[in-house]
Amino acid sequence: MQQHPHISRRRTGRLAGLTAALAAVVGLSTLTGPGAHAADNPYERGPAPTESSIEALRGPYAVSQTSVSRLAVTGFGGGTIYYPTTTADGTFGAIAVSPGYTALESSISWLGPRLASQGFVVFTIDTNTTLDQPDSRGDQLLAALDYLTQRSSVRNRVDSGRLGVMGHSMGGGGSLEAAKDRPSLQAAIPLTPWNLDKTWPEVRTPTLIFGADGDTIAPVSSHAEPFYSNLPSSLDRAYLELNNATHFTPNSSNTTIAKYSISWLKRFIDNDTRYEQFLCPLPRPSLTIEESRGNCPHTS
Ligand code: 9J3
Ligand code: ZN
Repeated sequence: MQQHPHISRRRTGRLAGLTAALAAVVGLSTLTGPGAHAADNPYERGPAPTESSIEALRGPYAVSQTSVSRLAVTGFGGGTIYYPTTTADGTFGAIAVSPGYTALESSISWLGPRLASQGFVVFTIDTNTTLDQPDSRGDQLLAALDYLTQRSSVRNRVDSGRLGVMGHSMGGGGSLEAAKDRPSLQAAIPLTPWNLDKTWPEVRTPTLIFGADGDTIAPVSSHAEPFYSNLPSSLDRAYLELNNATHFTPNSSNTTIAKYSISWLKRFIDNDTRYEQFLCPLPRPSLTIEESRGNCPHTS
């Protein structure tokens, strides 16, 4: 970056003081280029978001992917890692995503490129067996994150201190189990979650739960809503009930799920407060949102 021509040659006396004061006011931003705010938040990635950028089918990062054979891992069933292609932006936060009962990775694969293109490493997994229960799915999400950060081909692209979990149905119930087991997780997003355990006082991970108003397999009245209510009231937590939706709405590309998931992951995995505007105040009921609950402003 060029220096200003009128102050570049000599810095003495009053001019030196003025230069120093000016540099202090503008910080390093004029020296590191447009959009660079690394000095403010070392975990911030990508340009400032807009409503349309978080609703878009793809975010600003080109995405690569690599398959992980179930034969090459232990503790889960393999999967696909989606990651920003660039190595110019340092490391990224990462999430693992579990499918539901009887389902394969393909049932949640749309989240891979959708979230990775916003600046995350996303591991959509298969489970050991499609009949595994939520507690096992939680353990498998953690095994997948451990593989991702310790052994995978993209391990050097991942910040092992900024991890999260997502999952559908029993995988959503598994996301709560994973957070309960590993409080260092930075974000959890259960999608139309199912679990026999309704109480989550142990969770310390900021958690966004999606319910579906027409879910007859994991009715919100006995799953998503009590899960939300039985998280600690001191926790950063939210509940969004999708309008005109079913248990299987999270199995295909969905802009409401994407935009609030991106915002939650950015806010709590990247500490990126530029996304707070999409979470607080809570979204009002609309054609896509039946109901919303949560604490605002956030406390962590
Ligand atoms: O993962 C799921 O779809 C859980 C819903 C379910 O089928 O539970 C019945 C045991
Ligand atoms: Zn419990």
